[in-house]
Formats: sequence, C-alpha cells, structure tokens
Amino acid sequence: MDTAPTPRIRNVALVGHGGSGKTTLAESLLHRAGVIARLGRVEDGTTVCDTEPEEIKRGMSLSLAVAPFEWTASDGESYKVNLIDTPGYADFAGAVDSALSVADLAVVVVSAVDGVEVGTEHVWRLCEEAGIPRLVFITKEDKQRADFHSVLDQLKSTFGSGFATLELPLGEEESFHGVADVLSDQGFEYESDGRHHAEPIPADVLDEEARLHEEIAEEIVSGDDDQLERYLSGDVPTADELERTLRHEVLDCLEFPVLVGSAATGVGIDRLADFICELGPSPADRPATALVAGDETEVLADPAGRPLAYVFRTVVDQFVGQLSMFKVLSGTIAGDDRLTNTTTDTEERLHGLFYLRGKEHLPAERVVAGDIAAVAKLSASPSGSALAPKGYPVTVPSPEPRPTAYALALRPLTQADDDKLSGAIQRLCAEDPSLAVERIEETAQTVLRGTGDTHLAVALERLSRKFGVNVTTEDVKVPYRETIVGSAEAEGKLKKQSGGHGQFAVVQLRVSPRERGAGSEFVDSIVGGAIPRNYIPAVEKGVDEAMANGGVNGFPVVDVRVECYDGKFHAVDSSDMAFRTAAALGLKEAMAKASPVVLEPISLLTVTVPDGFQGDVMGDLNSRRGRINGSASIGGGLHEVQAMVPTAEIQRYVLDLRSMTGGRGTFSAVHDHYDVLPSHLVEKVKKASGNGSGH
Ligand SMILES: Nc1nc2c(ncn2[C@@H]2O[C@H](COP(=O)(O)OP(=O)(O)OP(=O)(O)O)[C@@H](O)[C@H]2O)c(=O)[nH]1
Ligand SMILES: [Mg+2]
Repeated sequence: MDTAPTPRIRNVALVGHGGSGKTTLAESLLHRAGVIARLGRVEDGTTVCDTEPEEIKRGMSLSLAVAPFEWTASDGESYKVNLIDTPGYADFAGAVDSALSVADLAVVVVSAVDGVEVGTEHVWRLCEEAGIPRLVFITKEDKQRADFHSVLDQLKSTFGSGFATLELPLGEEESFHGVADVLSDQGFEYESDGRHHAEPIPADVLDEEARLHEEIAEEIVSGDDDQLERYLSGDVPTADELERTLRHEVLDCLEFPVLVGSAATGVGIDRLADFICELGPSPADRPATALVAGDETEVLADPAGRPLAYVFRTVVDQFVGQLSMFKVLSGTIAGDDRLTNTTTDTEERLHGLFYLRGKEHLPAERVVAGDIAAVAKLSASPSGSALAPKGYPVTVPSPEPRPTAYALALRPLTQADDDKLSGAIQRLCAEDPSLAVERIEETAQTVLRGTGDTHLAVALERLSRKFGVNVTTEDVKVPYRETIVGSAEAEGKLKKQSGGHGQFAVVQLRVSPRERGAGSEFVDSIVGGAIPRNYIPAVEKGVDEAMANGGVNGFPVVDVRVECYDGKFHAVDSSDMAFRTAAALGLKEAMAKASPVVLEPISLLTVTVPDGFQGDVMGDLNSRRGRINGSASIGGGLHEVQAMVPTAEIQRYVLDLRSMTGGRGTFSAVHDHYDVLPSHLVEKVKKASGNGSGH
C-alpha cells in the first residue's frame, strides 16, 4: 500500500454507542473498496478490526483499530482513507480519546433502530470539545424497526441545529433498497454487490426530497455570503457548488451531513466513502497543535516540513513485540530514519515502517505528513510521545488518561506468576494508558485500577493470554485507621529475670487524643533519670512500631499524643529491645482504656448527571452514609452533586451510577479526611480486613 499526497488523505474515526455498527461499517467499506474479498461478521469473529480473542468472545470492540483503504471517489480523484474503528463501551473511552487525537473527521455511527443513545451523546460531546468535524451515518436501515425519520428528529432534539440531511432512504427495513441524493435530486438503486445506478426518485419520496433540497440548500448557502446573494437573486447553486460550500462548513463544524445506509447489505456504503473523501477535511486542512519550546504552535501537515511524528497507540504484539502507531504531523518519514523522543531525548530508529490494517502488516517505504502508520520496537516511546530531529524542542499535547474509577487487588496464582507480575503489568499499562497499577505495602496488595469492571476483566484476560500471568482478584482493602477519644494512663512492663541475662523495662505512658489529621506525637517527660536518656529513643521506637502494627482493632494508630512520664530500669537487664517491647505493651494497654475508635476514610465525591437524576443520586448517597454538601445545576442540562461519602461505600460506585443514570453519570472521588466509623460497623470491618479476632 502506498502513501497518498497529504491533501488526499482522510483520517476518519468511527465513533458511536456500543453496538451501533461501527466495526461492521468498517468491514463493509473495506469490502466495497475491494480490500477484503469476503464480508466478515462480528458475530463470527471474522472482521478486520475486532481481532483480539477478548473482542471476539464478547462480540464488541475493546481497543482502537486502524484499517486503511484506497478509494476513487465520484469526483474522480484517488484518496487514502485511514479508518479508525473505536470501541463504544464506556469503559474503553480512552481508546476514543486516542483516535480523536489523530482523526480529522469523525463519522458518528447511529443505529436506525436504536437511535441516539448515551454513547452517541458522549462521543458527540468529545468531538465538540476537540473541535472535530463530524458526519453522521445512520446505519442498520435494513433492520426491522429501523426508523430513519425518528432518528433524524432525535439528532436535532439532542444536539441542536446544523444537520444537513443529504440522503433519504428508499424503502425501509427489509425493503430498504436505495437512497435519494438531496443535493443532486437523484435516486440511487443498489445491487446486491453494493454497486448503485441512478434512477429517478420514486414518487412517494419526491415531495419530501424536494422540500428537503430547498431546506438544505438554504442552510448551506447561508454559510457563504456570495452564494447567499446569488441564491437570493434566484440563481440556485449547482449540487457541486453546494457541496464545495458544505465542505468548508463541515471543516468549521457548522454543518453535520447526515447519510443513511446499511453495512449489512452494502446500500449507501460507497456513497459514504465518496462523501468522506469529498466533504471530509484532509490533514492539510487541519494543522496540528504542538508546543515548541513551550509555546503553542500550529504545525502544518507539510510533507516538505521538519519531520514530526506523534505516537497515539502502543500494542504489545506476541510476535513482533511492541508496536507503535503514529501519525506524521509534519515532514516525510522513511524507513530507518532516526528521530529523537522529544521528552526523553532518546534516539529511536524507525526500522521497518508498515501500515496496520487490523492485525495485518502492509510494508511502507515512506510516510508523508498527515498519514498514519506503525513501527515496531521503539525503545522508549510510549503513547503520547513526539518524535522529531534531535534538538527540536517540540512536544504534542496528548489526551489525559481517563480517571480510574474501579479497582481490584491482584493475587498471583503461583510463585512464577508472582515473579512475572510486575513486568507484565507495566507492559499492559503501556498498551492501555487508562490502566494504573499501585503496590500498597500497608495491605500488601497489588492494586490494578481502571475505568470499570469490564475494563479490568479484559485486562486480566490479556495479562494471562499475552504475558502468561494468571491471577485471582479480591476487593481492595480500605485503609482504616484507629485512634482514641479519651485519655488514659497505663504501664508497660517487661520482666523476665530468671537467672543469667534477663530482660527488664517498665514505662508509664499517658495517652490522649490529638486533633484529627494532626498526626501522633511522642513526649518525653521523664525526670530524675527514671529511664536513662539512652533508652528514650527505644521507648519512642516501640511506641511507633506498635502504632504502625495496629491498635486494639488491628488498624494503624493515628492522632495520639503519647507521653512517657515515668519508668523503671535495671542496670544489667534493661536494653533497647526491652524498652521497645515494654513501650508497645504500655501503648496497647493505654489505648484500650482510652475509648479507642476506628477511623474510616471519607471521600469527596463530585457526581455529574443530566438534570433530573440528582434526586436519585442524592437518595442513593444518603443510603451509603453520605452527607450531601451541595447540589446545583451547572448548565448544559447537567447537575452536580457534591457529597462526603465513606470510601468503603463507593468501591463499585462507577457500576451503580451507570445503572442509576443509564450510563449518563460521571463522578470523581478524592480522599478528603478520616472520620469515626459507627460502632455497629466495627466488627464487620475488622472481619473484612482480616482483623476479626483483634490483632
Ligand atoms: N442488520 C444489520 N445489522 C447490523 C448492521 N451493522 C451492524 N449490525 C449488527 O449489529 C451488531 C453490532 O455491530 P458492531 O459492528 O459490532 O457494532 P459496534 O458499533 O462496532 O459495537 P462496539 O464495538 O461494541 O462499539 C452486530 O451484531 C452486527 O452484525 C447493519 O447495517 N444491518
Ligand atoms: Mg466495534
């Protein structure tokens, strides 16, 4: 496969709700372009884009996949279309971010049966925020219950104006057989091989088409002063002239063409490819943004410019090792070029460039500005890296990783699994920036964090399949603490003197509570050498260790003032060790008498939901022992609820919020403070933390 001149490249992200038909659409485009002889099916696991066993098993995309094809459009020009298929499931939104970071056009795929869904709203908002031109493809028009007109209404009522309906379906459901082109007033009949021929528009569609033509023409010309003036003077622009104006309005995100078809039958697919090429922007139309020496700079997609490549996806491949997918933002890159990672200053040799089509590798000699390709074995350039000639101080802003919202603790099955775990997890996280791993020494847990339960389930399947590491999972332990609310005194005594070198130490300790969060304090108020100076550090050490090891409930002790005010020693039998032990005994004794309480972590939760859901959200938070701090409309039809909620009560909140709000709610949670755990929950919490019998 060759590269194409930059103005003839189209980088197109297929985005939309899960199951709306993106992967099947990619398949149908590749088939119509003659790239694949047979149309694969998601159900059979035979598509170009859904290749991973985890994807095939679930019948859904889990990561982005690139699939280029060459297309000669109806304007007679040849184009290279880089399709970027994305997952629709919310857990994998990070992959949509990566795709949109290199796409110049988003095709928003909407099922004619299910219409605008939460996933559609989500990707529309992402495109809007990133200023990415959009085209809507209403697919599955061949399916029972397909309803093109109601979907059109939903688009307008959900996203507002700017929809330029360029096609009307001819027939619907199983009788869907063609489309009417609203700009050229031409009907197109389809054969079973996905090819079409022109036909007059059928009578039953004619009136609607004529009305729509006028509506769309007025909409388009109103975006161009010259054309509007001509139009108002009765000089109606031709279809080609309208299309040229529309192209600019698409680029400026003023107009969103709406097309219709079926990826299963092939109706409308070739015309979608035409519109992508003729209405979609090329990389030359949309300069990238980079930071040069810290200054925001536009980078033109100029094949003769200074080379600059941006790595947007990393895949750990079982056969060739690490693969890096990149977009050339400027210049032309050839095999064996040497570029420098502008963040780490590491030199990278781009040995053996290739295009990826699903999992197929197509050799590439050189890749021009705007094009997307791949290379194996970059040594130190994860996703988000910029590669440029040495000394060119440029970085490329990359999407923030999605906030993690769900976590599991991993337990390796065997010692061998344990030995391999940390290396394998690092590679897994390199592939998926939405994953994060953390070792929590206090609870001896390795915790994997992600965006949801499916995200982590898939990650663990990959961990096993790709890296041969098998683990079970358990809940992440909540880092409880304990403290006291009363004061008390106690003696810690160690006395073992049964001949020979014995052990002897006595400390008198007074404990009292400190302000929450103030930390603990050791006070030495020994007078008269009751305990020799040199043993005081041992007393303090014994107190610290006992606090770290856990109080009467077995949790680390915080916010306690410990005063050592008296003691006894023996000239021979006293030692550092004896005083450390006596101090630990004394502390335990004193804590038990000073009304010990367990402290639980409290998170500050900020929940954002569409207006109308706030009542349910607040009710639910109350049932989780939460305290609402505030609730306010934040515009854009959204409502924000803030609450302080015990961290233990929101371990699975991402899943519960999704089901409460139909996937429309999002939240962030940060640790805020510790608070006293209600006494009726203490035993349950001790058991769950494995402190059942008291430490
Ligand atoms: N009848 C009909 N079925 C379709 C069409 N397009 C897709 N489907 C079916 O719809 C289901 C979902 O299709 P996918 O292509 O996997 O949808 P997707 O958008 O890629 O889904 P995610 O990867 O989960 O986001 C599959 O069972 C397809 O066979 C179509 O045009 N007509
Ligand atoms: Mg898919």
